[in-house]
This record gives sequence, structure tokens and C-alpha cells, in this order.
Amino acid sequence: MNTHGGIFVSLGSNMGEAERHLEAARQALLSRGLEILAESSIYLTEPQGYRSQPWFCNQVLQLGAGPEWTPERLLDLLLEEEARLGRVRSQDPEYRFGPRVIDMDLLLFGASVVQTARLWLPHPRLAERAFVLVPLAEIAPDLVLPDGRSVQELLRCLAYLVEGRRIFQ
Ligand code: PH2
Ligand code: MG
Ligand code: MG
Repeated sequence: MNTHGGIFVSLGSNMGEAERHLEAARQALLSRGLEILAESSIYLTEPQGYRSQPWFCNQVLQLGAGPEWTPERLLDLLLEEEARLGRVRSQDPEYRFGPRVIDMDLLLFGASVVQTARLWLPHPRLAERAFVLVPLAEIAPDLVLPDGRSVQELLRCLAYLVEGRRIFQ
């Protein structure tokens, strides 16, 4: 069976006690009235993109949200909670993909396709990221994106290696 839909968020941290930051992020979501319907294992992942930084802890959550939640409202919440948890956004483009206390990215919001300056859905780099797709496939193995591509198909197009809970990419 193919599963369209569901709200999926990725968590990432590679500064300090990264697993604790993921825990604090999950608590923040719950405290704001969202439900966590599923959570993947926490993976230790090789940095992708800007490579000379510490390995990340990454996790994907499936959220439950009432009808009052829109993608934009959820994005606002994620940005607010990132800041509250100590995320400082560097103005320097060199650090855009550098170390962070917590990163909370909206991956998918049901079948929504959004392409605005603030928000792109599905997340524009989803298909390139084993650190997102592996945990996503763990909790939603039959997921299909709004454009018809399945998570399994996307994974087959990527070069990566999973060893236990470690992802090399
Ligand atoms: N986030 C990035 C860039 N690179 N690499 C890993 N392994 N995990 C991340 O969360 C990550 C990354 C920008 O958000
Ligand atoms: Mg990110
Ligand atoms: Mg982000």
C-alpha cells in the first residue's frame, strides 16, 4: 500500500550533547500542542555538503496536527523553537550548512506542494540526503511523495552505507 500524506520533520544536531538537543526539540513540539505519531531511531551521520564539521545526530518524526495547522504556521513554530533552543543563524553563507545546536526542517506536509521564498515543500534537498531518507524510510517505508516518487526509489538512487545506526554518505 502506498502512503501519501503525513507531516514529517527532520531533526539534526552536531554541537555539544547532540542527542539531548534532539530530545529537547521533541519536547518543544509536544509542548506546542503537536503529537509525535512516530519517531525514527537516532542515526549518527557523516556530514554532507560542508564536510569538515562534526558528525550529526539525525532523526525523523511523523507529527500529528489538528486542522488549524498550516505548513507556514508549522514552519514559524520550528524556527521559533530552533532559536529558543540556542540556534544562532550565521549571516555568513559559508556557515549556512555548518555546525548547529539544532536544526528542525519541515520535510513534507501531506500532499502539499509549496514553492515560496520562505518555504519549499517537499523539502528541496530531501532526495539527496541519506541522513533524511534512511530514518524517513524506517518510520514510513511505503511513503510516496506528491510527485509520485517513493522513498524507496529515492534511496536506490543514492550512494551511502548504513552500519548499525551510522550513515556514511
Ligand atoms: N544538515 C545540513 C548539512 N549537512 N549533514 C548531516 N549528516 N546531517 C545534517 O543534518 C546536515 C548535514 C544542513 O542542514
Ligand atoms: Mg537542514
Ligand atoms: Mg533548517
